[in-house]
Amino acid sequence: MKMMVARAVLAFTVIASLLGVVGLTPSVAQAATPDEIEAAIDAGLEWLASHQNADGSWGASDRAARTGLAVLKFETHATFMGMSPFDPAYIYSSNVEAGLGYILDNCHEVAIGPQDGNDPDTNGNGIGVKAHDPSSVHHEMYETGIVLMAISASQSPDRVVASGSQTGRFYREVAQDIVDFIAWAQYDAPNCYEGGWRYQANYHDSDNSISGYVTLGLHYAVSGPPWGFGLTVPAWVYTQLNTFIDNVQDSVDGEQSDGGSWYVPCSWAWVNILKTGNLLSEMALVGDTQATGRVQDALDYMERHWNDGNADPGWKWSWNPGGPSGQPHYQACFTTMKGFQALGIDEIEVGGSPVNWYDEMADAIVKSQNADGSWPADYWGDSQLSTCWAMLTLQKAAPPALELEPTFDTNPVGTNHTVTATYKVAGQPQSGVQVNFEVVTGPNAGESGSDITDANGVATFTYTGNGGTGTDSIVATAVDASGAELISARASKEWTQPSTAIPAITTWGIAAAIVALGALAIMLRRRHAHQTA
Ligand SMILES: [Ca+2]
Ligand SMILES: [Ca+2]
Ligand SMILES: [Ca+2]
Repeated sequence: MKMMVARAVLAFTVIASLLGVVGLTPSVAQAATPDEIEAAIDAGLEWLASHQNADGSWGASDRAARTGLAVLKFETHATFMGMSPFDPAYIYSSNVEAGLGYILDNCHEVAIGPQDGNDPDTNGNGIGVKAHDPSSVHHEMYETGIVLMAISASQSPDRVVASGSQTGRFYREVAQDIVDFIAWAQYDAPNCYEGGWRYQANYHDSDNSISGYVTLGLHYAVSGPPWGFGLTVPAWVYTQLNTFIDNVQDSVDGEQSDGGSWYVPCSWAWVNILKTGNLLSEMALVGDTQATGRVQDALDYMERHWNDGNADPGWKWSWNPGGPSGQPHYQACFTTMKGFQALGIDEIEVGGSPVNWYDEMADAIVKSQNADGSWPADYWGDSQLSTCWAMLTLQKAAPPALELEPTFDTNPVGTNHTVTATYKVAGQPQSGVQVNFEVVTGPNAGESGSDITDANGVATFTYTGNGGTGTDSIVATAVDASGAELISARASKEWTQPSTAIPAITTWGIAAAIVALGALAIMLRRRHAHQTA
């Protein structure tokens, strides 16, 4: 058993990719470069946008879920660009608007009440809200969990629903009633299946494929902006989920499945990396950390099977890292990404050597992209789903354990910039925790500070941008109660030339170079914004 220590390395975003383009951050040896990752995402987004149906949906079945994953991708891409997904300047804003419109048109109210003595109706209006394809309710839990992600990641809690059964309500109100529905739909009977979810509400045989998507929806919903609306999940949902986690995890008794996730607790083992990724994010949601024993057991499973050359239980399906035919299992990449991201894990240990999981996955994803921008059909999904899973993995689009805001901001050189870190465990703010902040790259690299979280779990860091123009990359770290290190996603701060500043005559040469570099950055940014229009 070993401790995994997260390190402040290589949390690429599109913004960081742009920095890579202008040469301000070092590229990574033997992995997909930031340029390659950015180009892959741009081509993938263009392909995905071109496959949206006229009614705003994607696909021909399970359309609420398919549309939710596509919308989530377009939303998180806007987030990483520092924009609202509804900003008319965002080239995919109309795709987001039409997609969310379709999703909300397919939301349905459900009367809910106490289950096994627990009240799921947090806002006391007697209803929950679910979403599913108009032609089928068969996959309603899977669809509803994904739809909750898409609404939560819209950055728009106060946007008003324009059509359908939820007309006139705020997004945050609809999202809270989706949380209420999920709480109601959790399986309650005190047996092996307690605390999980199946294809339909309150159905026995809870499984850890469906439960993985449902809990990821909850994870987005309880997160602060830009990932979610900071909504409330009843504490007893976590208590029951905790029981499910214990029942679905393979017991450690000296064999290959130890610590991994079964499909259905007690009755259907089928342990693999895909479901163990789900298990890790469920553990994070209920408040486990890297140091928790069962998290270590699950990580041991991931490390033991990391290099398996198959799609089940592994993720290196038809793996050929040296050539173009290598194809990873995209959904397994996605579930692994969200589990590691939720626990703040950058590095694992495989065969005694450190492995940067993101570098390996990003490299395989970029190399296996189709020429038209899509990704090949996955082990459990067609090309459209693969394209969503691949791009969500490439941008690490899942709520981190330690949130850092604003994700992106711009200010003139010489002014102050403040970032805010929020630390919550199972949705509860953690006070009295020291958070360390550092500018890791950019003109102000080396600036650092620390703060103690307040009653809201919030710590802040302010510094003055005296290092000239360019873009800083900022990261926050903290040590949790169990001694494990948490790391935030990176935030970017762009420093621009003050409009009133007149450079001294002796610095004209430097100023000209700075202006040229700024113009290049702007040009690249515009090219980035328009090349897929
Ligand atoms: Ca309600
Ligand atoms: Ca229930
Ligand atoms: Ca075992």
